Amino acid sequence: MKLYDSVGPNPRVVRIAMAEKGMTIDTVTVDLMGGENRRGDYKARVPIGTLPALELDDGRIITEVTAIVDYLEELQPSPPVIGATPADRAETRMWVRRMDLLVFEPMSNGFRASEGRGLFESRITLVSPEAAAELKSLAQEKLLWLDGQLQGRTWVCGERFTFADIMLMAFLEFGAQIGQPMPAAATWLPGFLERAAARPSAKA
Ligand SMILES: N[C@@H](CCC(=O)N[C@@H](CS)C(=O)NCC(=O)O)C(=O)O
Repeated sequence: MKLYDSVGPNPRVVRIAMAEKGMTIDTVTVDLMGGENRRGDYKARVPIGTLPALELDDGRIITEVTAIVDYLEELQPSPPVIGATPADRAETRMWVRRMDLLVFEPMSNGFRASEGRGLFESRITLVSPEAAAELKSLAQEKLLWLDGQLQGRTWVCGERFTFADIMLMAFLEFGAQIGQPMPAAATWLPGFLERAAARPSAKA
């Protein structure tokens, strides 16, 4: 098994999940900033061109961090980052999907088509600058909604630290680096980020 890794929040969430689970996988670093993922060998091996990607021993390629981390959890269920019971797994996956669709995708696509335009315009199709501004604003609105929903909890799923927390931490930190910091009105997210970033796995 081999992990194709790079800079960026998506590869990082897989590294953090592996650290939480105490797993190591042979890793190949791909030059995302130089566009290595959008041409040549990598594009032939991983046609969708994104990172991370997991190459299985039988040659199959798995992309999408949710699928990769699900797979790792099936290989090694303990300690769980998705969940030890059907209800726990469903709860984690619900939050991950909500955050992915409502916050991380608009945040990332908004960035690519604005501050990231110079880097991405020759590689992938981008929305207009006006649409980028709307996507960024949608991501902010949904972050504030999350902030309201999660009040009083230690982690996204209560007392369980899960993949939902890993995703949220990585994208809050990424957002801050790309001009999309968490909304100033958020009251739960700042404490959450401090707790999550203090875990040893956050260094991964
Ligand atoms: N939905 C994908 C998103 C993957 C993604 O967008 N990865 C970024 C790195 S954080 C990437 O490949 N960016 C470079 C590019 O799109 O060329 C996943 O879950 O893995």
